[in-house]
Amino acid sequence: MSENCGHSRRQFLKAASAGAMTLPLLAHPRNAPKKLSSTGQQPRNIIFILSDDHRYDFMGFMGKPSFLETPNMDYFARNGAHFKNAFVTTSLCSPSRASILTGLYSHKHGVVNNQAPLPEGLTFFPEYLKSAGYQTAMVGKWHMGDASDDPQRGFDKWISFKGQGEYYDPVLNIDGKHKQVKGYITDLLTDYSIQWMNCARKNDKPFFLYLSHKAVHAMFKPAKRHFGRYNDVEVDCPATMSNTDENYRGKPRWVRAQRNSWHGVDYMYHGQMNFDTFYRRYCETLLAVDESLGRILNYLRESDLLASTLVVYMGDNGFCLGEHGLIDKRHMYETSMRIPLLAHCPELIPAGIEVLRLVQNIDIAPSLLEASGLHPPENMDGRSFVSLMQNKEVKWRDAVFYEYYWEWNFPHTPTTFGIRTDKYKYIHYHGVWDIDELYDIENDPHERRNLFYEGQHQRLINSLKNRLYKWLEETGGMQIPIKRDRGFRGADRGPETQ
Ligand SMILES: [Ca+2]
Repeated sequence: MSENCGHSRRQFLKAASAGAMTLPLLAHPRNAPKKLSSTGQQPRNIIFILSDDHRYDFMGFMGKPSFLETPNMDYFARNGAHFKNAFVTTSLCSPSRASILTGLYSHKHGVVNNQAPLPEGLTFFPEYLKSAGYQTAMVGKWHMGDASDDPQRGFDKWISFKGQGEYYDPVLNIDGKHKQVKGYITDLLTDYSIQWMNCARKNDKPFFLYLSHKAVHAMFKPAKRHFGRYNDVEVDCPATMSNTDENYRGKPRWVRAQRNSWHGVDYMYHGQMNFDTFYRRYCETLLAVDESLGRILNYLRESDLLASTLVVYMGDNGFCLGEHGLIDKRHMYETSMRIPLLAHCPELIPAGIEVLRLVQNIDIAPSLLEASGLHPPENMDGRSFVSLMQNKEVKWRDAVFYEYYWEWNFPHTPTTFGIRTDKYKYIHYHGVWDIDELYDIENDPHERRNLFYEGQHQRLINSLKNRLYKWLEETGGMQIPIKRDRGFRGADRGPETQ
């Protein structure tokens, strides 16, 4: 890939007006949002790296699984901040991405599944950065609003692909033009990111890069150099994976039923996959993501930008690998709603900070805006966590809320609302004949004992339920969004295995 910084903005506009080149067509073009007021802090370069379906605990320094090597994630944790209690508000690709970009809950931004077209009128936080003079680039998976890969508002540079994309030799949409590129997606997206930064840093303006990996989404394909590395390791199946009465005592019926579905261990992807292979390939696919982090850090180091650039790494949602007999996400169990979240910026963050407060994907937009020297807009549901990663004492939320809306495409997970504090989690299902759940997360982190029907907790349940409805009422969430059926449907049941 040759380094080509292309036309300057002036040359670009001149050429475009002369008809010599085509301006990229923006989906939903709209005027830039109004400028945000400055905090008085100097703008800094910001890189936000998102991976897909990377669960919170699969990082070398977390010790699980024991064989997994992620030296660059470990470096982040050692030299920056690790958010130990980071969550999504909805554990699904498109809703989570929309929450990241808007700072809003799913019922407010309206992107409640992976298929429906993107609602008009949303403001993505990079639009504010652009208005404030940043150079901005989107490199990688967009995956909102059906399978469109059209350039979107807020980005000067656009490199993306349709829907889930391909791991090898992908067709990329580069500033509105499609091109097939040879290579492995995680490496290619990193190459393009470095190439763009190389151009951007020559200009006298700060830059914002959104590097959004396809990995580690199913169907997992590791880089060739990593394929088979973990073939001989023993897979550490979770204790809740076995189909025993003990494991399902007190659990809602939908959970055991889901074992035998597209997203269950007994009929994974309708029988297309062996669990151990699935687990090993997931880990191997993650290795290139870790290498990508290392390459970005190295590039910054070599460019003398490492100390001043804020780099944030996050997963868009969690992922079950056998917990409760499930794979995938969507539900509110810990491995689904928790995410990895790391930040590095020596000028801003002391080394080795562990943030214990409850943070969420809706906090990304306000946090990155604050780090860029802007006051976040008041309509965002999230809050800036910049003070938390500086180890400052601030008044913070004591609970996070959760929502997931039933999808026609994968009908085995019901509509779910919930609230999670440091100690308890209450899960409320809607529109299905089943039971709610209450867990003492502090003492039962693997969610094995549902306390919902244990009499002594009724006051606690009522209080959590009241908070949940208060949240929905106050944020406009007291209705179920309905979307037209479209796309793939994985609704078959497999052979009975009980
Ligand atoms: Ca995802």
